[in-house]
Amino acid sequence: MRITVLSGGVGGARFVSGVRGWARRDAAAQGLPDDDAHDIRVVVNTGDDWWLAGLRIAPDHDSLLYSLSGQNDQDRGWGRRDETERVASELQTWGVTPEWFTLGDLDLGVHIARTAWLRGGVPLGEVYRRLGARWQLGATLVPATEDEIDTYVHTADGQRMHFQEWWTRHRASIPAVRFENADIERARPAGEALDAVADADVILLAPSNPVVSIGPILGIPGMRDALRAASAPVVGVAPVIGGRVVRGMADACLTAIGVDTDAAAIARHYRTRHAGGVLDGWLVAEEDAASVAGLTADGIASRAVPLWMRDADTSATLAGDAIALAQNLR
Ligand code: FO1
Repeated sequence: MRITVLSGGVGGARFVSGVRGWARRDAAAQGLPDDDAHDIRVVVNTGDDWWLAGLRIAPDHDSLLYSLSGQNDQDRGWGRRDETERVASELQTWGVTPEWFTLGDLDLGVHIARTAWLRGGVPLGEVYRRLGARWQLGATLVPATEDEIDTYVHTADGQRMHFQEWWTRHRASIPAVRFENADIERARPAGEALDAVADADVILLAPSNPVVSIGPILGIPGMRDALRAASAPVVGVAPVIGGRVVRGMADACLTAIGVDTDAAAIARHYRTRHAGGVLDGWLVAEEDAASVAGLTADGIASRAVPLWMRDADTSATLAGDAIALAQNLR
């Protein structure tokens, strides 16, 4: 089965690891070799990306690269484990990087390689391929777009700052009134992203931040149309449980765009395919089971399932639930 996942952030990386876990479980049940039975492609959000110290930093890609290769720092939730920060302390001493954004030594290896290739004219999709080729990721990472669409946050006190400063320095504590993806109107979906959507059997929206992770992907001109034209059912997974975000600070983002921090409200924000949106199905937590009937009545086939991804096993089960709902909608 060809499975395409739209993903961003740390929660997205955990969900993608769950999709891979489900695929391996399913392959084993069919007696097929690992990673051959299913083809998993991830359309990665690039709105978090930014230029720092002359390097192209790509947090959502790197979260996936490190999670799928088993090198992610589980405690911090970003970067690589067994990291050192000798170069980072030099960069901070010279004021080349802010003290609130640390580039670890191993992490710098990825940023320098990516930047060197980009500067040499290598397309971002090929950069993803080269970085991932070193490990058996069990999934193919493709950029949502090759164009730079960095997210900027307009705050209530009149500032405009890069998403990374708002998120990492201020922990989303300054109320935001608008999110802007610079030059997104001139961006185009990457070819591999359009292929991943067009020839998928199942398309999943990871339980990522609907505003700054899934939002920029959907905001790329042509991406919504591609999803609406796809023959595969589109099933999303709620990133909130019982009115509370599972991780990160998505509530600060949702409030800024006037969407309640509520599983059903987020589904309605994405809208159903026939009402001009992208959704066919939506998974909510058991705590939000009361919203299933209303969503289903609104044309979003819904199901209440355990949504907490505590470990590889629960993540794979959640992925299986999303795939099962999609298969029911085929
Ligand atoms: N998040 C932090 O809270 N502090 C950091 O110093 C930090 C450094 C960093 C370096 C590379 C990278 O790819 C991500 C990094 N992050 C850091 C995480 C990142 O800012 C956010 O987690 C994602 O952008 C959210 O999707």
